[in-house]
Amino acid sequence: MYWNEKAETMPREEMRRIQGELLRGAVKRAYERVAPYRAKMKQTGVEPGDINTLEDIEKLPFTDKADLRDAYPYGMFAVGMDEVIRIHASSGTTGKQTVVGYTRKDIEIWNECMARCMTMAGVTRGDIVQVAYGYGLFTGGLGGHYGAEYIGAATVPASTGNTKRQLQILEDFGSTVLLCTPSYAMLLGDAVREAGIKGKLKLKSGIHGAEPWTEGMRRELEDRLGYKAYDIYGLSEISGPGVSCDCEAAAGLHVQEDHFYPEIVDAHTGKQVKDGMPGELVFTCLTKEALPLIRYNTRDICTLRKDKCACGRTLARMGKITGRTDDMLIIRGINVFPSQVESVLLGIAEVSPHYLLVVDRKNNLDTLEVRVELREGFPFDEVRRVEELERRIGKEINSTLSISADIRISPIGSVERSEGKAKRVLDLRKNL
Ligand code: DLL
Repeated sequence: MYWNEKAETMPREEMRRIQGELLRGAVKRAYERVAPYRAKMKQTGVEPGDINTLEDIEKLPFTDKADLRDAYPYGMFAVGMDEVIRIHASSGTTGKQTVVGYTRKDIEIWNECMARCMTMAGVTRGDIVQVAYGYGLFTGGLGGHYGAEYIGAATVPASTGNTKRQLQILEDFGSTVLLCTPSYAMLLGDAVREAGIKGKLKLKSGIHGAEPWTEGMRRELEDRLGYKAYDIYGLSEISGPGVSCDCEAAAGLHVQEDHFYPEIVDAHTGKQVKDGMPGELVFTCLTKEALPLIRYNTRDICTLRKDKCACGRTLARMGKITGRTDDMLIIRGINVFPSQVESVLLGIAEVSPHYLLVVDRKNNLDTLEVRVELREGFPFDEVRRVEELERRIGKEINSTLSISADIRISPIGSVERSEGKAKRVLDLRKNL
């Protein structure tokens, strides 16, 4: 089932032709209308006339979050405010917010992309869609909301938080689709289990994103909520959720490539890597009016493949995001992504997927503590068994990541829960 069969299944040569054409226009527009980007191009010694084919894209300079911060709030906009109909912002953990704007056409295209993604996840106009992403400057709530309405589904703007009420809506309204972060879905999954109402729910799909999550987490969620969980990706700078999503084949996230041209580049050299190789994900907005970012480096790490999917779509597929280059922890010289630890933890039956990594420096040596909760049914009061388990997990982490970690198993409910993006790392070295 497709939302836009022509765009989603077109032959690759046809897609490349369209992308090449759109790229030329997008670069010219950015050059003419966005002063900071024009300055960057001049500095690199490249002009719009040098960009003729898709291969030429490598001649263009990258943009990143710092460019948006320097131009805060509207300096990268390519249109006047009289054409902007919506503003969102992403808070970020450091510094100023990143402010993004949309024209009416940008919102139309965002809705179209969300509708394509949600259709991949099985949503139809007969569905009842509970949107439990945060409503507000964050793009998750309104992005999901308008996408669901665009399809014609009954859209429930639950927003995030108030877990008791979320459960009531799930049960009484008969929600068939749940949109929220995977960590919030896990919290809801726990609450559903506690209330013993899994059998009463009508959920068929969960559409989760906004933070990295593993295949192990997907299986956990599917087990707890009795539905099929889909991975949706996006970022405010490029539009919001709906840049890509996985289909029922769960074999990569289909990128809406006729709007966002993806590249994977080596984090050190900035050169494109071969299909299938991991690197930083870079997007060029091909059709955006208000904020036409060119070669925006997301810093998200994943792979890209361009073969046809079992679902029939020919759109390029991203692998699951494994982390961000700027979220990578360097612990005693070893690179560690929280998702690697998550994969190990999810392979251990006695613990639950609620965890926090605490990094510190003691006596000039980095330390890693992994706080994780016991799963229901495993007694916390048998000290010897808990200690044994801690040792086993430590060994597992050591053999997978080559790093020694201090494992702290704690009772259920002791690791802080999240209603939006989960905080998986507490790096105390930053305060030293
Ligand atoms: O998180 C947009 C979004 C909302 C996506 C709802 C999906 C669902 P930002 O707040 O700007 O936008 O954060 C974007 O979140 O660069 C990734 O690092 C991360 N991210 C988003 N989706 C995924 C995902 C929204 N499916 C940043 N897997 C991105 C892993 C994700 N990381």
